[in-house]
Amino acid sequence: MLKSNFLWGGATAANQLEGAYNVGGKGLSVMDMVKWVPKEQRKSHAEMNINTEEDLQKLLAMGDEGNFPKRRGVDHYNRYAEDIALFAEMGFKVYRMSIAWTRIFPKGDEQEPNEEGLAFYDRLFDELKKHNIEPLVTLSHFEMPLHLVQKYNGWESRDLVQFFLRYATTVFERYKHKVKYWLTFNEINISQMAPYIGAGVILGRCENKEQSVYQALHHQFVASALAVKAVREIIPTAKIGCMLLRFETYADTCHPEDAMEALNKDRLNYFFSDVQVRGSYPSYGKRFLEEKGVKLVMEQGDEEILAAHKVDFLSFSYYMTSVASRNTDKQTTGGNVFMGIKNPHLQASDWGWQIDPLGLRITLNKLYDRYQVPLFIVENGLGAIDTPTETGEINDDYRINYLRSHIQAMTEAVKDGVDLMGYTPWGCIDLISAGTSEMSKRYGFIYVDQDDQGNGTLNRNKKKSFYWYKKVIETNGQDLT
Ligand code: BGP
Repeated sequence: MLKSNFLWGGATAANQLEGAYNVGGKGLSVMDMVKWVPKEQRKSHAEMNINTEEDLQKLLAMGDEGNFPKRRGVDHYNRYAEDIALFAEMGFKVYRMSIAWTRIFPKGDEQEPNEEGLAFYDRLFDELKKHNIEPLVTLSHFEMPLHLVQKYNGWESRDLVQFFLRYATTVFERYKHKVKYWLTFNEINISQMAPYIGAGVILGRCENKEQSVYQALHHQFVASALAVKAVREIIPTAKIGCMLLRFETYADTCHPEDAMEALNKDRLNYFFSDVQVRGSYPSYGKRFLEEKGVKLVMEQGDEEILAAHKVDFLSFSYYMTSVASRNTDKQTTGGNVFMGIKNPHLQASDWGWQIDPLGLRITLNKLYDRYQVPLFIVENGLGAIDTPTETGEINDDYRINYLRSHIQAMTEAVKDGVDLMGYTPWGCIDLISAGTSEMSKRYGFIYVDQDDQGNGTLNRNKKKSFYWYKKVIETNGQDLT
């Protein structure tokens, strides 16, 4: 049985939803530079890294030419009131969203914030309040100012800590009466695979790539801890969490070497939550970094900052599981950025993401066993192609089946004793895919009429899953039929 104040809702991110990328004084962000790549030309499952200075310059030279879907999003900037009314109709208690850093500090290193950007989120939070929906705000969801990439190579520079803190304290002060749930960095572990999007690091500029990426991550850990400190001073009743891309990995066989591989893969997530929840680098981290040739540069007091300002809760995204093996020639499968081996016992989505509801129960139990802090599932869902019928209905039973089985699994985990705060399925309204910039990879309960090229009316239309999820929330997860 889920608690009566369980936070049901949905999740989005500014860069995939808002559009209006050059309106209201907004600066360019990292995702604004990511182009749509046709499927046959994609070199990997996710196409969002910019790895060389030359590539970035070419993209900048294109100006407004070319297909950059995240610049247009789904026009939420202008339609937020309509969208929020639809969320309210489903009965959302919470809405996970992000603030676009570039609306508040367009370049990132200014002294003064952009009032127009601040005023936009005031309007949006007021609209949520009207409908009794609590915002859960991610401070940084792949949206850092491009200027910080160009001038500082992103988080590789320690200067970013102060810039981020200025941004975080500005929004804490401004919205202290409107927002009580916060997250610092979305999927903080993603920079291992996608350093441009996660940390604004262009690898082509780095002498030692691993060194630069882990140094950038250290700066994010410190910045995140300082944001935790700041929110506690400014909004004492606030709750603030970290956010992990959780990738549960099974051993391919009972061979001990496969088990060791799986443990190592798991630690590619745990490393991050260990720092943010426990407040220090894990003991295995020393060897892990040494073997990568990384020597972290720490300032005096960094370790104390990490130890003193731990998060209140751990949130994570969960889409799939993977398999680890000592054999390197095993067939791999799709994934957002982390890749693993195919699991013969699981079905996969059209994008190769392996569907594993029981894995969610396992993950919840493992995370709770390890940390004993409240958990929050802030992303989960099925990316699929929806084809409206002639009369415009979207009968997305496949999505309902996916969500039903995952809600059942999370409910079992709660019965196992896990303290779970809430559930916000990803892309509650159709939006642009982070990994492939496709519009046609849809997660929503609400259909948005737009294609990969940006054609369409942008009209909103309720899918079958909309009515289903409304009933799920109404019955606090009891009626999943
Ligand atoms: C997570 C991101 C989201 C989101 C989701 C689905 O990694 O935090 O921003 O988009 O994955 O991925 P995709 O959009 O690539 O299907």
